Amino acid sequence: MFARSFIRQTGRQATRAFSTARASNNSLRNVAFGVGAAAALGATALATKPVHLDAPQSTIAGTEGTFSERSFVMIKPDGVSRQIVGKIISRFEERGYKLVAVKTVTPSKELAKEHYIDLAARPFYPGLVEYITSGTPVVALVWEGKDVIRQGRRMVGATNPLQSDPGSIRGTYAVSVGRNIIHASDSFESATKEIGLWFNEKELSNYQPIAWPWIFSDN
Ligand code: DAT
Ligand code: MG
Repeated sequence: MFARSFIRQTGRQATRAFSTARASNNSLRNVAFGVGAAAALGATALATKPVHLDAPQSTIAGTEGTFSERSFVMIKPDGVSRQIVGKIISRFEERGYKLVAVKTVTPSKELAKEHYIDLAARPFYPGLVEYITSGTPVVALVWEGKDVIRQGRRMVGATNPLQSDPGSIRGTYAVSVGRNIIHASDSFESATKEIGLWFNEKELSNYQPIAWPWIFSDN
């Protein structure tokens, strides 16, 4: 019964967001979800508290402050050329974030300019656009999960790699601000703009990573 219920609910969850907010009237659904996930992991008993369902996603960047929050991350041409795409993707996966979309893009000038439009008045803007549109592709990614925008920025590190924490992505792989490997949205508003700029809604997947209850539950 739990297994059947889990399968039924998993389908429904695919179109819904997640939150730790307690929702007692969802208890049967949550128990079913937790037991199913534990069984799938080979556990004999429910070892984590279940993740609770939240409101449906309201924007292309999910809902700020919930498990459906999304960030736009781009591995820039130097990251692709240096063949560290897998290492960067692994960091987000290992942290527990869900890969919602991924594609290579060779950006047009128009796309690069629009992406960095806020910096149009800065002296480095033309060179920045030139670098992003060099002909080597970028890898455009959307990640989803708890606090992913803020944590994504922390994982990426300071804009100038010489000031990035050594364990961050830029602090590990870069030394020049002009070749700093990676972009990540800096706010919910930026994430909404950037995801909408680089992806259409049909390219964004909705699914439930099997490990999520183990990653996002609280005691
Ligand atoms: P971030 O990428 O950390 O969000 P940003 O939005 O201020 O930083 O700038 C976008 C990119 O522009 C940045 O990743 C690298 C480039 N850039 C920023 N400041 C620069 C500078 N002083 N000289 C050269 N490039 C710079
Ligand atoms: Mg920025």
